Amino acid sequence: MGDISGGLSVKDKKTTKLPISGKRNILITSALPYVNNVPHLGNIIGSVLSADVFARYCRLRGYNIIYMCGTDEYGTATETKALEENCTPQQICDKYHAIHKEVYQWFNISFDEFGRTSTPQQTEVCQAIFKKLMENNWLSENTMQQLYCDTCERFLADRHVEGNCPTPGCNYDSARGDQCENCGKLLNPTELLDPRCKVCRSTPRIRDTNHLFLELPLLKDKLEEYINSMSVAGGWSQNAVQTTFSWLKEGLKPRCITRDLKWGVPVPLERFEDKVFYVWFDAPIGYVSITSCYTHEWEKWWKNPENVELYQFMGKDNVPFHTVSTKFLNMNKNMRHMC
Ligand code: B3M
Ligand code: ZN
Repeated sequence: MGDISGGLSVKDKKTTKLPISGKRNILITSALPYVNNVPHLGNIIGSVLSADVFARYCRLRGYNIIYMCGTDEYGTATETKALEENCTPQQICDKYHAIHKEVYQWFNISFDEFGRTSTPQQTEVCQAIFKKLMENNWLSENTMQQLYCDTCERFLADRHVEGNCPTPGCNYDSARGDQCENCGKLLNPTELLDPRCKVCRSTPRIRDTNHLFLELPLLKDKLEEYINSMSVAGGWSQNAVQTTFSWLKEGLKPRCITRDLKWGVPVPLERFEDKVFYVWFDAPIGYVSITSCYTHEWEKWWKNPENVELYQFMGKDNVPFHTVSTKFLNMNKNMRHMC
């Protein structure tokens, strides 16, 4: 309105930054908070605040930087919240994304983009990476047994089943599918005695389901070489180094990257049409897709390691998902991990 240039008003016009040759170009990310909650101080102190301080410092030094963040929206946690609040996962995400955005605005966090993962851009980047993994033969397929509720017509996530604890002497009658809260034992949902669907209380049955696995053992050499050199060159924090090496020491296992859920990025294969990617597969790709919402020239930030340094801020628990599992993105050659 009142803008004679004919396009967007000045306020709406976004100036996007791209790497500039000869300048120090820095891409900063902070962990994408789960959308199913109101942000708490832990999110902010954990990674957002330190990333923001760093971003402000870099700007003062005259570096060319962008700071990307946004909400992590897919997976069981969102589906559960939607069941609780009696609405759709999309509605949950819309509601809580707005709350997150407002809270961070209130704190005056200087994101260049605060996006979200439930976007067409996320699907596109995620599926493209998946296809690359397939072409490289880094995936395998395996059959697993999982509990299925005929009434709800869905496979039950571990935490959506309860039953009697199988541990002799415990017998707690509301053990969760993943763990008995009474005796602390980690469980497999198929071990529960008298299992019940937490939503409708009916008895689920064991049913076969096929899943795709990222063959981390095949990547062992590449991964070790990358971690050894990058942790030094990139000055990873002590925490990041320790957590990553302890994962390597335990031995790399194939990781399941698909889930029997509806709320997620669809797996682009006919025989997997009822499945989506595991939220930890798509979440780190969120940084990339959020950048692609910021600028269509996002590849200049993500596929330009000679000219761009990547600084990622995250909580300790999130480290292996950034250092080990996402090495296959093969984009982040110049990364620092701060946590
Ligand atoms: N949403 C976990 C968390 O909020 C997860 C981080 C994703 S970072 C790609 O702690
Ligand atoms: Zn049920």
